[in-house]
Amino acid sequence: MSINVVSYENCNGIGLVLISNPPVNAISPEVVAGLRRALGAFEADAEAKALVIHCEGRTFVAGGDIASFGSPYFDTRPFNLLLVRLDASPRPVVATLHGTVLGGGLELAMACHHRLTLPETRFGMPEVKLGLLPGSQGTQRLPRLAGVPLTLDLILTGRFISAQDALAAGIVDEIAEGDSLALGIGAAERLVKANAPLRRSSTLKVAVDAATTQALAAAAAKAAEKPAYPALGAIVRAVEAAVNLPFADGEEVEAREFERLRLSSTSRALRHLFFAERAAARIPGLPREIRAREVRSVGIVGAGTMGGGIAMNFANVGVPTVLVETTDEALKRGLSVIRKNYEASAAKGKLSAEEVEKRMELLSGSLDYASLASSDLVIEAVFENLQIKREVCARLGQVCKEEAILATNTSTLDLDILAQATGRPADVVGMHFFSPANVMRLLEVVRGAKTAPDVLSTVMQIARTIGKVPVVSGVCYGFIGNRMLEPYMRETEFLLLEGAQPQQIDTAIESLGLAMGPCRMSDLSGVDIGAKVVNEQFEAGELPPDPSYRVVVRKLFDLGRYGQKTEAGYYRYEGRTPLPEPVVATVCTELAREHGISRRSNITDQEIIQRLMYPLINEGIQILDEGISYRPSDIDVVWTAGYGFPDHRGGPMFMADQIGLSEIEKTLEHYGRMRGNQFGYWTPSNLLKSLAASGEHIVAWTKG
Ligand code: 3H9
Repeated sequence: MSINVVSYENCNGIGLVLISNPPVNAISPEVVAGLRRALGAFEADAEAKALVIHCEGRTFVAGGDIASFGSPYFDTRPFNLLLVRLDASPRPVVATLHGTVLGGGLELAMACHHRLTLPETRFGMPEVKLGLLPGSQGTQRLPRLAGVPLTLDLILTGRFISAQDALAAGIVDEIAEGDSLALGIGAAERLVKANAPLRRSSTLKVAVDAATTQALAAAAAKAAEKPAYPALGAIVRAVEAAVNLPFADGEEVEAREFERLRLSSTSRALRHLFFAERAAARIPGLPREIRAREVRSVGIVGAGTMGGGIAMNFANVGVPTVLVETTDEALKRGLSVIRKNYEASAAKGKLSAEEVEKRMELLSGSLDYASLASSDLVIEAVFENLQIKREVCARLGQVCKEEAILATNTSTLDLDILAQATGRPADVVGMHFFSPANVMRLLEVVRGAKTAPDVLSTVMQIARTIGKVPVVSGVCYGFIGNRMLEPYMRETEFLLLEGAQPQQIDTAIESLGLAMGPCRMSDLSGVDIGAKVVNEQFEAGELPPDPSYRVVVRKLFDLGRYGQKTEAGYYRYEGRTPLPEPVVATVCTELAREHGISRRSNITDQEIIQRLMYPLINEGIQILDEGISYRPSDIDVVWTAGYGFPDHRGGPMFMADQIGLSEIEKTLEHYGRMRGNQFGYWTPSNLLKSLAASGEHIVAWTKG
């Protein structure tokens, strides 16, 4: 392993430490070892009057090396001792900052006596997003520089601030434009010349006033509401220590908390997702340097909830977008809903009135497919019906220009059939947005049998531009997410038939941290939408030959109980508040009788969790085995970014390893015996069986 990631040289009387650890100069064990040597060289270099710390490449240190946090040998102490040495240096130490100065990077900078930054630099303490707190004296130095309220805000949210805000807060000392290394050397020379006492952040007093006490109390109360995120409470305790204890004692509190959090399942799950989201962008077999197609304008067919939400994503990043509808009324309604959404954001102070107008100007409407002729990317977002979508795709194939990418927002249909309908399947790809499409982060990118590599690569890049997390799925019913949702909904309905109440099922699932249980989710997304998909599958002969399969949703649909929009579904609604509905229990009792399913009163929360989650996990593992998903972590991204699965559990595959694959296998077989397995609902996938037998983890699995 290369150890030349840090160098030291004397540059005309100024010592210079250069860190070069691409891509983001993260503090790895090699960087710590290099820094120790470089600092030793400076300390021994009597000719150096000051020291400048500078990073090569796109950024100053963007944090500790997250990949090293899982190592049994990980230890913050060696790095922290170096920070104490820098702080105590009798000769001035200057940090010269550019890029994103984050976490351990900001901690390194704060241990220096003077911080100079370029104007575009951004600063932050994002450890909380990894379930951690700053572990290299950040909780002790930041309150001394910026006060407790801002420290808590930055460390608890992990948000980034600009150089200008960092200067105003006292986190940096000056902003300068030009060559940052030359500027740093200039600053060091000035400090030498001034010969004034050095400003050491460890020796500053934390300002304490009423706002401090109030901010600590408010943060502690908020942390107590979120026990699944132990970092929140730990951050408050460490910052409190900065207020109440000498620096070194506060540092000890921080170190204890950091170590506890580092080993916690929450932090392991969040670190897994950090790398999972980045891995999802990599497509096996696709060269990274492939030339993307240019996308300067977008067309969308359908201005309903989905089409409108999709259009907003593009207007938000300045891409002109045309929406095509069949009637003037539908078009006007769609555009006015978009305007209302933007105005609601403006009312919350998230957008200015000018920005609202600017975005609306980028959106145009048309009743003529010919307006799509010049669009670089066209996304169809019409009703989820094979025949309708096929017709739309055929028209797109005719009117769109050569080189245009034709995307479908289908959530369940066979992409290859739609691709064929266009007559140019290489240009076709699935872009499955999640509702509300302007909010949800996930984008399932569906790769058809004939999707051209540059089409796929372009869509992955666009997804990032519009702030989505793209995950590639192969073609199958429901792709990754909805296919895994199917057994989860199946068991929800069987449990209702067996005697569970919607609220019992939802409460059990929500106790895991999912945003919404299955009944509330169905009511929100529309019982009618769910039922129509099931009915279509039924007509296409794609359902298991089980007469009791998903009979509840179909019955509620027949009864006109479409969910929140009709104020009646699995629940009855007052506003958005779901209330228990005796009619649903009656419906389920009758359906159970009709299908010979016996009712019982001993359904436990544990049974609900196992019967919903384990078949979902089993389906995910089957999806991997079939090559529909490239890697287990992609499935975790789908569920955490698109289905409200709690990030602190890392996603269904990460959770499966926590539970134990052999435990899952045994439990599936147990329910197979209890419920009968005539339709294969409880058959563990072959991959699950083989991994359970060998004791391997699913998260580490790669297709051989
Ligand atoms: C910490 O500092 C704890 C300390 O308090 C105590 C210990 C010292 N480590 O996101 P990108 C990789 S906790 C390892 O696609 P962007 C990333 O995996 C840390 N690797 O680029 C990717 O690799 P690949 C606190 C890292 O331009 C590549 O860099 N700091 C790290 O969209 C490019 O990343 C954070 O939490 C890392 N720390 O965004 C910062 N950071 O190409 C986390 C990045 O192989 N990082 N990589 O997939 C970020 O927020 C963004 O990466 C950043 C760049 C804004 C820096």
